[in-house]
Amino acid sequence: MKLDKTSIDKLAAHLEGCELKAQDTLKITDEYPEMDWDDAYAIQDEIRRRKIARGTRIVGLKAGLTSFAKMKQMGVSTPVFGFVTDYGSVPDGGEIAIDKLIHPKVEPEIVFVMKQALKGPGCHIGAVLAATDFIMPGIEIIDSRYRDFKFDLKSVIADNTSSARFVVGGKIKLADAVDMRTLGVVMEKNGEIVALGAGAAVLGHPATAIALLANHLGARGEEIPAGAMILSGGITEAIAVKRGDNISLRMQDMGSVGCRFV
Ligand code: OOG
Ligand code: MG
Repeated sequence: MKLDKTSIDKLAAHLEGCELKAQDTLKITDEYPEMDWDDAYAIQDEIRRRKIARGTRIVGLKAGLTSFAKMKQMGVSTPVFGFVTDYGSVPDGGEIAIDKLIHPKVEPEIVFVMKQALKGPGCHIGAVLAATDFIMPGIEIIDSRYRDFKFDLKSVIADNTSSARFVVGGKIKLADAVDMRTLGVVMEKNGEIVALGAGAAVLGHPATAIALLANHLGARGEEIPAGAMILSGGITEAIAVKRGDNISLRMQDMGSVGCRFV
């Protein structure tokens, strides 16, 4: 750790304030170039602590920057991990108030729900599949608090990996009933296809993202709890949305899920 507790608390309050006020900011590594990975996750943890203290429930975990398309779009090369909140949960077909967000983008994701806890190190996709209850289609709405979505990995980790809203729905599938690598996804905006891909875009197999998360948490003495919901990361690049846009995600043999920006 390179930052003291006062700086961590100050940065957490600043970034969470930007989220709650829908205001952007410059990436924090501009002012704190010395900060390290532990500092970045410590800031995210402090944001989580602040939310829980205010009565917010943490309802899931997420992996991000897990596909080549996303890494290329953001100019980074390593996955990141964060959390999603109760107030971020949008019902399938629901409305998302755009003025509560800065510059939202949508991502098609395979969402895992676990039946057993998973603890790294050494977690691999076999362990993930054995511990998975089911998967379902999900749209993640990301909203970086950084101006023009310009950040580096440490800044985006501190900013809870741009977490904002999410929609899950469609049909669930047991992990052994589907080949997640060839699982096709089609995302439409206002009836036009804007992104398409297959599960293998996420680290060769989306369960790899869950294994990396378990190993990441294991290194910190934590685990993925039984029952956890986890967003495994955008399969395609993220698509910008504006007021009035209708988003729908179809996942092969798993129905569709959608939302509307108002
Ligand atoms: C970081 C969050 C990325 C994903 O699925 O790749 C993410 C960002 O691109 O703002 O959630
Ligand atoms: Mg995502």
